[in-house]
Amino acid sequence: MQHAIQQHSKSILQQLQSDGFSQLSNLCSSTLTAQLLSVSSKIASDVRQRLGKRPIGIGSRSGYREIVQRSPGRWDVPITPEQFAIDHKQMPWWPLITAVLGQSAEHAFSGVVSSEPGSKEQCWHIDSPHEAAEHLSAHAINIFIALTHIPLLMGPTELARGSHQRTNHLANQTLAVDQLLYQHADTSPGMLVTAKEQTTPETRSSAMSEGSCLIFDDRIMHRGLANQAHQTRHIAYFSYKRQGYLPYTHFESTRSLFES
Ligand SMILES: O=C(O)CCC(=O)C(=O)O
Repeated sequence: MQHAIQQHSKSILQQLQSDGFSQLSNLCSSTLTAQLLSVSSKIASDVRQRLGKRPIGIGSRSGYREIVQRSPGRWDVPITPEQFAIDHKQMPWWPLITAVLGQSAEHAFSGVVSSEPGSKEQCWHIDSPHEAAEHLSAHAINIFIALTHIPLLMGPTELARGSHQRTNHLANQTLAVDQLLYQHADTSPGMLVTAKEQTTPETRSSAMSEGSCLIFDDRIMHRGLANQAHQTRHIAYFSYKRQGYLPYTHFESTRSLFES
């Protein structure tokens, strides 16, 4: 598989630049996927137990350092590479990360996002804002790994193609950064239409086979879709950043489940 990545990395990187994302079938071996799933399931279940009936709102400001409810029924539990028992630089996606962010790319976050049966689709959002009015290359890249087969019914991630080039609030005064970043019902690809860019970005979502990965630019408009299946949907994620970039929007919770 490493060989396949090397062979296709040029077209993957081109797609990442033009569309803002690329889906890579069966990138992870079944052994690696099983390991990520087993660690995620254990840690997420311990954390949910610890959370118990404590009130928790939506978004990281309302969450805990150990768990955030990203949207109703969609739980984000941070897990470090050490807890996953992996060397993230040995992972099959690492060559793509360094090709975009440089050899000094840094791990920013990792964990698992689990959406429960019946959870609705999220509001469209970006994960971090543009840094300058001109279009710069990506400052952060995410990898989502399907820990089980995820049919469309289970709500994979939906992305607005090419929108990473159009979510720049520093270039487009009609965009409000908080509205792009946080769950806001009015945020949608349609708001990216301007006099210069008159078409609404096309939206894409695909079923993911177990071990498949979605790689995407942090600035792309995306959302998790509704889980209409009977099983919980688990996606492991690894987020990387350019050396020196300080992410400030992903985990804003200041409280811990382990404080009295
Ligand atoms: O659940 C998903 O597919 C996407 C989750 C996400 O983008 C988020 O919570 O920020």
